[in-house]
Amino acid sequence: MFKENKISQRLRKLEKHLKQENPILSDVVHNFRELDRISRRIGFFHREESHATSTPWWPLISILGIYSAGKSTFINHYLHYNLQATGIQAVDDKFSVICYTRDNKDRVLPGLALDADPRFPLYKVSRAIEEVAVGQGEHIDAYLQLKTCPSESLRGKILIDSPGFDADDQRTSTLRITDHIIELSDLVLVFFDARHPETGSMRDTLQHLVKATVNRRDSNKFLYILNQIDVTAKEDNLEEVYAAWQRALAQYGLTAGTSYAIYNQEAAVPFEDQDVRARFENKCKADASAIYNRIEQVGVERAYRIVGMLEQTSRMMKQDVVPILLRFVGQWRRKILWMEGLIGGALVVIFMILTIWGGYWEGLSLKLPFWHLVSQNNYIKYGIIAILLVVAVYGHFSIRRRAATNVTNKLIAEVKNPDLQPNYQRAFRKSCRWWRSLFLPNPAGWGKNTAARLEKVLDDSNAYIQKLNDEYTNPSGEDKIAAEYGRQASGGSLDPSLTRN
Ligand SMILES: Nc1nc2c(ncn2[C@@H]2O[C@H](COP(=O)(O)OP(=O)(O)O)[C@@H](O)[C@H]2O)c(=O)[nH]1
Ligand SMILES: [Mg+2]
Repeated sequence: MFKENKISQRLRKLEKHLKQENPILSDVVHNFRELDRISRRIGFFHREESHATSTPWWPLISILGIYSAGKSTFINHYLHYNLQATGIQAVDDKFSVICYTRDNKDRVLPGLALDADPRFPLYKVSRAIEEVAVGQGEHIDAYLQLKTCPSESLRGKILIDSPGFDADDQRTSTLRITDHIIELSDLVLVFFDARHPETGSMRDTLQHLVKATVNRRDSNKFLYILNQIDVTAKEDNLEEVYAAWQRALAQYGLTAGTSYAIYNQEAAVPFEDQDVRARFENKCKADASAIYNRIEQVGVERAYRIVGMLEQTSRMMKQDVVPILLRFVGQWRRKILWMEGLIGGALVVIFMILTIWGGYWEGLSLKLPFWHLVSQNNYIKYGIIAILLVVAVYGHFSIRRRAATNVTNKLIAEVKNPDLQPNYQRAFRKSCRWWRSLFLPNPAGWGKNTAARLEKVLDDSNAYIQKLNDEYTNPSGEDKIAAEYGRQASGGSLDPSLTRN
């Protein structure tokens, strides 16, 4: 019986999971699967390949920063759920990849689960990290855990909480994993601690986070957050602390960029002065909602990007893959016909020259010696015919093979992207298999029916954009995000209402 392969099992689970979070995207998975089937039909993909695996389905928001800056406290607050241990660093402080679940309790799974989890695009994280960790001779479970949490704020996104930077052992691995996570993230919140704003204690963080993040093309995905600003209330010196922090950032080359100042009201030290408290609360509210807005926005952008990817991929199939295959299959056919024509012609000419030269022609009739032997003896006659046939068939197939090798090389030279070369090669080879007639103009697996299916995927992808527009930009939905968090994004510099009057 047909056994469903791993990829298609995963896609099925992905589809099911997305249904809970974002029905539009779960339809998109369906189309990716159709695209996979088309790609497999024409031999562009093998059974375990899928267009969906190169799609990051969930926006990844990572929270990095100095040890004890309040990262986990921030996450718990965001989730309205007490998920992460806070305070004195837990022994098992690892990178936690936090995903939504509909079960009504949270779960902790080992890092390895990332690979087996239905929300499989995470396997990229685990693979990247494994690459790093293998060099250290250590196991991925030592660095990474998967947590599922029923918080509604988590729907449609993945958060990554990170351990502090201060632990000396595992330091190199932690830093390298951090780099990978930065690469994969759509949004990176870099936390600093207002209790230690001076450069000295933040040197490591600055070096590895700030220095690594300036001069990047995607530098706008970094938010720099000065946390625990409530500690400045007592001396009412937030301005100085903030300025010192900004200077420290600038020292490492960060001049532009979005920075925020917040604190956690539950964890804050009690305020002595109620006016000061009100000022701090306002500032924090503004900045926190700006941060939350960015987090929400990332989810919306990601949805668009996925649909865009579906469109792009189907367009690539239609406009690049199929035309290129068509052209090279044509080249291959012509090459064979030419070569066989030339060889056949050359054989006739050689035969003519030899027979004329030997004087076997009497007018227009050929009088070969031993001809009567051949014509009288059926064994010899059929023997010769059989030998000629074998030679012809052998010749034909070796010409096909040679032509295929030759054209494959040209194809590879034309397809510059090394990632796609094996795919094109496989599809081309499928069209050149020995039983395929030379007179079929289309690449294997390609025809009217397949073309129509591909066209349908393209149409659908446009329809999805429309649906996303309806969901996110129609007049009633427009302010959904803003309304949810109370106010518009502020961001940028220190709120003037916070400075001392
Ligand atoms: N005063 C104050 N303390 C905070 C704030 N946020 C977190 N904390 C405390 O700082 C400590 C470290 O917080 P935690 O979230 O574990 O930091 P992490 O190491 O960055 O994850 C905990 O004891 C928190 O209660 C804040 O905004 N103000
Ligand atoms: Mg923590």
